[in-house]
Amino acid sequence: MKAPKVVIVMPAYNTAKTIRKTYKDIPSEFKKHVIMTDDGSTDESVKVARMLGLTVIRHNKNKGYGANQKTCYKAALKAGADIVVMLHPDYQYPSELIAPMVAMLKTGHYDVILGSRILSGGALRGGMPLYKYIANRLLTFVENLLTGAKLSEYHTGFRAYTRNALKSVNYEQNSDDFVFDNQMLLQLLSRGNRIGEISSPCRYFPEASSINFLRSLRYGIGCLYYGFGYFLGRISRYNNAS
Ligand SMILES: Nc1nc2c(ncn2[C@@H]2O[C@H](COP(=O)(O)OP(=O)(O)OP(=O)(O)O)[C@@H](O)[C@H]2O)c(=O)[nH]1
Ligand SMILES: [Mg+2]
Repeated sequence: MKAPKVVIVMPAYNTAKTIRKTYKDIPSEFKKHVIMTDDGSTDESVKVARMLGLTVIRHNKNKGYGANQKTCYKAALKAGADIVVMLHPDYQYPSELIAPMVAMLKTGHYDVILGSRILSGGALRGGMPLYKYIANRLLTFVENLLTGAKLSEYHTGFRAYTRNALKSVNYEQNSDDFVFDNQMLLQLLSRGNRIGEISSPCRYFPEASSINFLRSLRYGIGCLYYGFGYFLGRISRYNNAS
């Protein structure tokens, strides 16, 4: 059987200082197809990515993290990816773990794999600020109740998808901001995709974290808003079926 084509996408915004390290740690078998989509960075992100030999796509102005991912996925699917891995180029997540994530998808038991910073305590060990950790746990608790899923977190940016999983959702209609990640998971769940998790360490340092308290708050409110929307959808499906 033909080996699946794995494409790694990196949504970048001012990550010139970290992209090299992030790329270096990618297992060599996956280094061939890496796309960096640059969201109007004002630093040398594009120059560094080109030096590394990555495929670079540019937004000529800053459109937002969600808009950036839309460009990532469109490009990866167009490139014929069977598996798409999103890896933040800010060196927050361990690139090495792409290998087990892809291996889990290859078993055919899952459609999506998340790198969870909560399983095995990677978040606090990696220096996640306490307020983000508490918010993560509370939002996850509420979202699991609303969706009926049992995920350890909905907020990781380290994700691997099969082509079919990506194509099963209309991600183009999602927000251009950070809440895109959450909407995407809700869409994947509503389409019946099987989501698996592996534990993932993470690193917090200034270049790996630009989202501040106010933006985090806006993100949290967005998660609850869309989570309740999902819950209402569940109730109406239940009523229609009975
Ligand atoms: N397109 C786009 N990407 C961004 C923007 N801000 C950050 N990013 C990228 O999105 C990724 C995540 O951004 P972070 O600020 O680290 O947010 P986070 O990882 O969700 O939150 P932390 O847990 O605080 O690290 C990084 O790869 C950034 O390069 C932005 O305004 N636009
Ligand atoms: Mg980060």
